[in-house]
Amino acid sequence: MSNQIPAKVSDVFDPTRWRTVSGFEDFQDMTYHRQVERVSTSSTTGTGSTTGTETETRDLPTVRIAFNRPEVRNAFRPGTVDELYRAMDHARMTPDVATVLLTGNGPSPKDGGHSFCSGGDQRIRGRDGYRYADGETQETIDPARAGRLHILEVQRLMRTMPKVVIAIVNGWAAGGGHSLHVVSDLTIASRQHGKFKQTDATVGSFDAGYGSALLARQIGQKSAREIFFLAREYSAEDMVRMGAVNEAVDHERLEEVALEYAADIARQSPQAIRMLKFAFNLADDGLAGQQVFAGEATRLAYMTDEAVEGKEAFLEKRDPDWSRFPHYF
Ligand code: S0N
Repeated sequence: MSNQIPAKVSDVFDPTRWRTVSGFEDFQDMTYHRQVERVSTSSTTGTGSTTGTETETRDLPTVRIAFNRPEVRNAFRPGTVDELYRAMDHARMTPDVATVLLTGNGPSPKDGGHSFCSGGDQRIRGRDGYRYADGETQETIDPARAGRLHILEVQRLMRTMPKVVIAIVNGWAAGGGHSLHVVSDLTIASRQHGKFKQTDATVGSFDAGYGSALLARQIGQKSAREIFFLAREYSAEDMVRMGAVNEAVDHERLEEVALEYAADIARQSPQAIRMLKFAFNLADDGLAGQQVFAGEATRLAYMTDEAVEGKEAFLEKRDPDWSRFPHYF
């Protein structure tokens, strides 16, 4: 594991708290970091004099995934979404990761503007959606990839992954960026720079899935329709009042507060957090939500002696003996 301190990628990013996740250094549009604890140890000679200082790095259970296109308010193009999916899926499959912080790097080197994510990059939106990656044209694109709105696959992954996803809204959350905050389990926003605006309808786009319907479940139909139909700007405090944001905090404290949330989550039982996340999703996600919840229930059941008896009886070609297992009441 690398002890190297990564580059500072945002004004609220403390590089000493993070390492770049290995295998993801080639990212162009995103950054992916793992929270670490760096402990300095000094070695001494027999006579007690110090011979040198070494830094030991220990992984902590939080990762930080961030949009890294601040010059376009962290808009996503197809390659951005590919990288976001890869990082999110890696976090899903890393057993000692409990929490994912999703945020935006910045501020913009062009004008100092702060952004979480401004949704799909409008410069490359084709008639059929976000059709071109860098260098692709209508002639060269694989038809099977044309018009894929694969940000929706990221939304589903965030929703169904058994880890807590916290949106850290450090600036603009607009369009598809607004939807990503909606689908996150929790949202913390910058009091000074966190701004929310659902611009989908302004640009002829519409998130008719989680971005709108789940928002209505969270804050009520009238407020959700207002956000989408009027496309007005809302502050972090407005969003706290509506119930769409958990907490508005001073900008410079964003990372510290997010890591406090993550530390509290890490103190809970991983199994309980998983079951709770899927229970919260179940009613709104219909049969797909039931399937995810049921998968966890089956995983738990497989760990019981009763389920083992069923499997062993089959393998031993005998009838299962359920007599040891009560019909609970
Ligand atoms: C975010 C806004 C409000 C910020 O305004 P501000 O601070 O005045 O900055 P600007 O001067 O406007 O921007 C600075 C530079 O950044 C460029 N830029 C900003 N956003 C984008 C963008 N989305 N695409 C491309 N470029 C962007 C500006 O052009 C400017 O560049 P320069 O300096 O060169 O002039 C404001 O920027 C704004 O309104 N942005 C557009 C927001 C928007 O409409 N986004 C798209 C909404 N739609 C989607 O996201 C749909 C995609 C999608 O996710 C989806 C797909 C299917 C189903 C559901 C969804 C879903 O919505 O989730």
